[in-house]
Amino acid sequence: MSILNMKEENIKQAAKNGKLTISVVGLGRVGLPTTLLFAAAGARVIGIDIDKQKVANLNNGKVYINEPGLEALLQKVFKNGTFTATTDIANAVSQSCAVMICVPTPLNKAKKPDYTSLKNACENVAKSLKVGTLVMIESTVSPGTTVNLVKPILEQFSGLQATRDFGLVFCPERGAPGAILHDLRNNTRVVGGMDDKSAECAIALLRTITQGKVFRVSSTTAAEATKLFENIYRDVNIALANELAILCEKLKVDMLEIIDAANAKTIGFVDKATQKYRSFSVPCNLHTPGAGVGGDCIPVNPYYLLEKADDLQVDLPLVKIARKTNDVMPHHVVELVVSALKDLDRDVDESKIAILGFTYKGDVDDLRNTPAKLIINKLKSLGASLVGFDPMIGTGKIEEFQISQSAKLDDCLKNVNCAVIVTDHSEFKKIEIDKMRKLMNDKAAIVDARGIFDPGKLVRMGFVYRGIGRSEKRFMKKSST
Ligand code: SAJ
Repeated sequence: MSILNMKEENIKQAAKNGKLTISVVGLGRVGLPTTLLFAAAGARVIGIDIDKQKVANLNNGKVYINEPGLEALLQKVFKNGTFTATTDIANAVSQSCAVMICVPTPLNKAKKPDYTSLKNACENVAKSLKVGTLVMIESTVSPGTTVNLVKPILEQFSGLQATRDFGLVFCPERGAPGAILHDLRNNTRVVGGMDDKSAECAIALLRTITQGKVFRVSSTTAAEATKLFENIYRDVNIALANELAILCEKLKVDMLEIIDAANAKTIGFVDKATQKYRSFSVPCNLHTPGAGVGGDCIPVNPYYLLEKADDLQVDLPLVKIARKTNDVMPHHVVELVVSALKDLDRDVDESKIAILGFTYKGDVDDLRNTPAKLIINKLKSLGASLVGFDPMIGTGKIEEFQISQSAKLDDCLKNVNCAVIVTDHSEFKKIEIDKMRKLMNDKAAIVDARGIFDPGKLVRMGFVYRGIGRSEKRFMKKSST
């Protein structure tokens, strides 16, 4: 029987008993965890990728993505024999009752979405698509792509008709690198279907791997927009934090102190029944200023919406300004370095600078769109001699940055004139200040682009300090009383 006509409990049962075969196209940071979660739930899952090496690695029990729990999950599904990887999409799809497409949809140089992989995947899936199959698109796309691009390709190359012959939904991934398995198991998911049957079937399937809520919206376009809006919300709020932080530096107030105070705001009412004060949802949620916005979601997603808005001749000035504000931050970090070195009567081109952190955010090994790259390139163009350390990136792994890497933090700090905290790795939050004092040059500066240090302590230790939105004045009062 086609999965589209099965009731939710039957889908769950069938998945548990290995009676469902699912294909996942694209075994990357989202596709591979998705594949293994469905296999661990009991479904027979065929992971499909064009990269023969990835397929070979997986079939040999090796993962190529550094995600907590992924290796163990692969071993588990290997044992119960519910997972195989292949490059043969036709054979896989022809056996599957559901096909999830998780291929990359990167931006091109003009910052427009490149749907080449998505189009190829849809065409290849269509050629072997059976009546009654559910197709789930998980790749991030502009609103309207499932209806206007995916559906016509699936219908053209299968000769079938969406909703009549096969189901079609959009279901965005919501998984942060470094926590993808946790997020796919717990985060609320969003589903938008071409029709009720498609959506209900997708919800039932998702419920076999997540204990989080599955939130149904009324269309695939609404689901596509949901993914973009939630990440644009984050980009705009980070931009607000960054913009206000730069003001705080001039105001000589400490942004992190103000964030704590403002976010502590409550507004609510006294509940008549219980006479208890109840607060509304979070009335203020100022985000954290930083070295810039990296990763493959937040700085990228706005462009999918901007492309569609351009087509519809709708201007989105706030979305654009937020992107510009966040893109300024790496330059601002460099300005702080120049200003800190000036306090040491040093120019950048006669200084040795330690770059602490290359990845786009703390405790992940992901370099995509990292602000570190621009900070490194700009300091090099100013003639600085650079050395770098990142506990998540082994030495020699980042030729593209052209920076000498230390294997240890202590080596990286030895006799440098300035240390720049670019990424908020937990390891950096545990740095002993007095050890840093001994290791670095007698006259040294710290530029903290992630707010991990207490500026007062650093200044009392004799460092020149700069921090995004930070002011040591907040901390100095204590020592003078
Ligand atoms: N950042 C700031 N200030 C903030 C928050 C983040 O500067 O207050 C910077 C980070 O340093 C990083 C970038 O923004 O460079 C992105 O940070 P992120 O925490 O949003 O990290 P991501 O890219 O892993 O975001 C993902 C997103 N998840 C998906 O797209 C599925 C995002 O929606 C989640 O909110 C985020 O994970 C999360 O925290 O789970």
